[in-house]
Amino acid sequence: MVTTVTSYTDERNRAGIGAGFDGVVRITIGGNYGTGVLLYDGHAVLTSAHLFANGTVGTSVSFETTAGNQSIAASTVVLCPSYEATQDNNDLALVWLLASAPVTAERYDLYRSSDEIGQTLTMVGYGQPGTGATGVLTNYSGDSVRLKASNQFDADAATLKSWLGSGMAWTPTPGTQLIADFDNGSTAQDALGRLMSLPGTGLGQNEGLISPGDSGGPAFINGQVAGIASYCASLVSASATPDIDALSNSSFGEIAAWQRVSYYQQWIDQSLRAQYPNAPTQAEQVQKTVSEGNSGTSYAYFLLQFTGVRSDPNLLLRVDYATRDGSATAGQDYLGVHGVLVLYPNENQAAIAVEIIGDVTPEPNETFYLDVTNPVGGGFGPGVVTLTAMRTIVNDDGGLWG
Ligand SMILES: [Ca+2]
Ligand SMILES: [Ca+2]
Ligand SMILES: [Ca+2]
Ligand SMILES: [Ca+2]
Repeated sequence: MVTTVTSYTDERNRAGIGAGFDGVVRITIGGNYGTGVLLYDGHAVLTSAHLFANGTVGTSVSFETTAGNQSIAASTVVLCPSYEATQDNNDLALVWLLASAPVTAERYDLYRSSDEIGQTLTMVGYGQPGTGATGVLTNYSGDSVRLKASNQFDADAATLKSWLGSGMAWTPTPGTQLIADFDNGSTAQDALGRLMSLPGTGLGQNEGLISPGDSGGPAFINGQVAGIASYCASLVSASATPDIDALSNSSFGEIAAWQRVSYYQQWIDQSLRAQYPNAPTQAEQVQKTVSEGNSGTSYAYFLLQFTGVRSDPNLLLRVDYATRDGSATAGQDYLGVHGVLVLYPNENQAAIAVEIIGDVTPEPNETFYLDVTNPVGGGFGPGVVTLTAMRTIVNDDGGLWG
């Protein structure tokens, strides 16, 4: 992805293997491709809906991690129900993998706060390389390279529309898309400075923009998925032509838009939960012991239930959760997670899934914990600050320990 200030061969622009971006994947759909990001459940990849303009047949996902390259077919692809292709609105899709993702691939939580504007983002993707001065390298024929760059979320796309009117041919829904411009440090190419009086001349050599092939790729804030790459545009107004070359090619002076993940978190979370296999829906169904398995990962579940009454039916309830080692070790026996669980309106319980790592090595039974803290909108009861539950991973590989 990503057109950058310096060449794609510059180390600063590489999202190399083992550097925290191994959950950013290349998605192939027939002859098309794009980028996606592995979510916290280890099975679902968030990407853009417009990659599936010709259908979902033959979708597969390629991982590059410290364990090598692995391609996994999709089992299910779901487009955001409100996706509007003509307006680039709600341009999101979820792709479920037929098998669990490699344990070496990072899983990412969602960025859930609505304070993205003004923050620095890191974009990662497999799009065509290029530089801001030249635009994408249209003659690039090498392998797809995973690249990264930074920028700042400058504004809501609907605010730009209010400045440009018919100079912008589409109508973003307010609150759903975040935009950034590709700066080269000059006021002449400061697109949003010139188009909507939002001056800011960029992040120097770390600045970049998405390019074809980056569609569906993540924009991270603090390691959480805040945006999904949707489109680029070369825009002008009556008084300003900020694009350095007047071509739509991801150059300096253009803008890009990301679908705003915080706005869509309910659809994402509830879609993931709906796909958890055999998740408990009642306390009596919770299994406190789970067989280890022999390959890939399988889930141990925790069930969080709210038994109070909301002060307002539309109130979102939230808790933080994190795993903690007992005799089991995160990264070897299970994948450690920490995140936020949100209970949406009309929702009074949800499962938290933790991936257990399968292998064929005889081991003793081992335990780990989930700690739940910081309830917002409800409480745990007088004096209770942490809820803790334990799970036991049961050896299924015969004994060595007799
Ligand atoms: Ca910028
Ligand atoms: Ca700018
Ligand atoms: Ca251009
Ligand atoms: Ca086993």
